[in-house]
Amino acid sequence: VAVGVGLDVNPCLGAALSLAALSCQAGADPIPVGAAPLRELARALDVDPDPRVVEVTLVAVPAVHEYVDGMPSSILAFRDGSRPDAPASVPGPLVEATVGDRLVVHFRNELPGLDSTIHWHGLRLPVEMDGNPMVSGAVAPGASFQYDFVLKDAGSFWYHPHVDTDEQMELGLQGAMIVREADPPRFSAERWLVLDDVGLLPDGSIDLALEHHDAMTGRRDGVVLVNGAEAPAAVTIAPSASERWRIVNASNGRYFRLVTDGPTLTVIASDGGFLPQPYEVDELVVAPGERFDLAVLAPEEPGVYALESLEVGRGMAEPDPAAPLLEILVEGEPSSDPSPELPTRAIDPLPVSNAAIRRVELTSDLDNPAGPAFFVNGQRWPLTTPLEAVSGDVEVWEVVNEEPHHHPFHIHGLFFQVLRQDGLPVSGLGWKDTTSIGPRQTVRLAVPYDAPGMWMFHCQIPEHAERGMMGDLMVAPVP
Ligand SMILES: [Cu+2]
Repeated sequence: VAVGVGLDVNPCLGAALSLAALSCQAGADPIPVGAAPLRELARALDVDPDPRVVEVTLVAVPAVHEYVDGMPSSILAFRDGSRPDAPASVPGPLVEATVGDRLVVHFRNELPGLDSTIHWHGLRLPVEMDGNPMVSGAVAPGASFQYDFVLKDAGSFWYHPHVDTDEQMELGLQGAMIVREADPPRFSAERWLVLDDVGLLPDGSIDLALEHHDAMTGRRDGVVLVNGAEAPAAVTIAPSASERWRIVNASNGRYFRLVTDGPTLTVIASDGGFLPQPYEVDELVVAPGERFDLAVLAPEEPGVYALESLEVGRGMAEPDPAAPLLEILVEGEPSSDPSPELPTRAIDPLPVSNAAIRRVELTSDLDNPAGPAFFVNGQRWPLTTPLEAVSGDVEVWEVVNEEPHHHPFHIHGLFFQVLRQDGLPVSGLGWKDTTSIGPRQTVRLAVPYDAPGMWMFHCQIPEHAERGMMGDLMVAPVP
């Protein structure tokens, strides 16, 4: 059970941990309340000796995983098929490559009776590689599929199935991916924080029941996870060290609102890589599917600090409750690493003064007698009329959320620019593939159509997408 990680926790008061008690008796400086160290992500083994080719094998399997110590849960997860003894893990094996590399992923579906695919969230790739079962087919149990494409963009990415997404993701099928810059800035360390949550029944099994409030907000569950383990986790940093933290919200329905009492947090990248200008934040809201890279500067003063998620209001539903995420132990000799110059990247605003405007309305019928239903422009996927566009064109999407709750909006296979939210200018957000649209809010996006093909766009809360809030975008080749 996690002990509170409030901003002024005194381990001598808790004393449930023998180490802490000993330390207090000895009159030593306080030590952390005893969270387990942050789990490192398992890394997918690259079997191709060519430095410009990354070749990995991901196998989707039934597995047993301890989200909570001592409580095994039956789940579905990815394991590294190139290491015979590697267990499946949540998050799945980390895929690492460098921009410009060719990525080959041998995917094998060993799920019992379930079709699946892998969708590479945020990557620009040929449409047949996108994991859309309507384009490249669902991968049947026992079958394989080879994903093979060139990595066009550096950034922090994420992968998961695109079949029965709400349940397959909730059961553990998701993983992180790094596409490194050709010349990345040098930080003292780099960490992934894969933020998630899970609902466990008393026997440890995953609670998949879809209550009315789950349909409204997406599944939000009681056990908050960092890198697949119950939060909080402990990290140790040298005073004045500067680290790069890659963050993804891998949950179905929970929003995270990050704050810390010690380190300085500066956003250096969003979904599609570096920004025109890094910006320091007091708090950072991360919606499902969004990624941010932070430059984290540790304080000079040794001590125990915290990273927490504050409560997030969710319209008509109960708010997402506050949760401790990390215990940050700043100790040891001050870092001798020079702080890296924070990266910048020029991003020209897309030309939209003469662009056509498309209206995309998001609505729902939560009281539908046949179960909650969600709509895009009044239609319910898959019974939708595809939007038609031409590769190379830029249009403005006016995405209108008619609902009293949030929809994080995701378009496959391209990056857009957020123009404004309800008339307010929004600048410096960089290239995005997922952006949160708040209750009764309208967001305008500049959308540059990229590769030809039939692409999906949808709410990134999979409980909404799977119940209709998804559309197809048919991008024709340049005429
Ligand atoms: Cu939604």
